Amino acid sequence: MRISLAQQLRKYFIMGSQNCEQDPVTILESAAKAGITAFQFREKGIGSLAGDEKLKLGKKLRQICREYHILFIVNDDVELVDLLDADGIHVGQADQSVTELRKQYPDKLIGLSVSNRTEVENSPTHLVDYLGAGPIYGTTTKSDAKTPVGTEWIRTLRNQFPNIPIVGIGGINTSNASSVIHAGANGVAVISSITQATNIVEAVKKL
Ligand code: 3NM
Repeated sequence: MRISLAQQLRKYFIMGSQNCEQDPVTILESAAKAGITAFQFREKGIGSLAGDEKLKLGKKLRQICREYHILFIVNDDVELVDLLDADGIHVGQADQSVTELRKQYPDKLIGLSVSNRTEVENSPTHLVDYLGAGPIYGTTTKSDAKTPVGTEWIRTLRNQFPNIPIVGIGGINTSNASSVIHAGANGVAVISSITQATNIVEAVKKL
């Protein structure tokens, strides 16, 4: 049975080596075994890898996603999308244009972050496969994160886009994830509640 994209985005784990105190490969393996449904390789910010090192890590993480039948999305790096044959790409408002990406990748998944109405108005939402909504809660993981928008933002987006899969992001953990889903999101996207968990398997299951 084929599951829908909305279902595949249910437990969406995002990670780069800069988020990890232990081996990212081990972390992704544990998270995959425990039941994440999608993964985004986001090698970005202070301490992140570049060039060959980034590619080498990406190849290992891509392989794990293949083994576990987990979606593999790359954050804002078309070269890596091609080299790793990713399932899709996720971009923010300041990244590559969705219009160009859609031309380049008619068949890959494209995810776009939106944080407010102006961003939505200025975005070609008809070209995206899913929307990332956030930051829902306060987060210390992304240094340039905007002011938290709360679950109300999910309700607003859901009303405007009844049929586009929506994932909440930013400060989501095992305690507040259900509020994000109740507000209308199809899934939760998390970094630290998995990378920083003392027990990754338990954290993924609770989510
Ligand atoms: N994007 P954590 S917030 C990567 O609002 C990212 O678009 C955000 O990390 C956005 O789960 C964020 O540790 C960081 O809060 C999410």
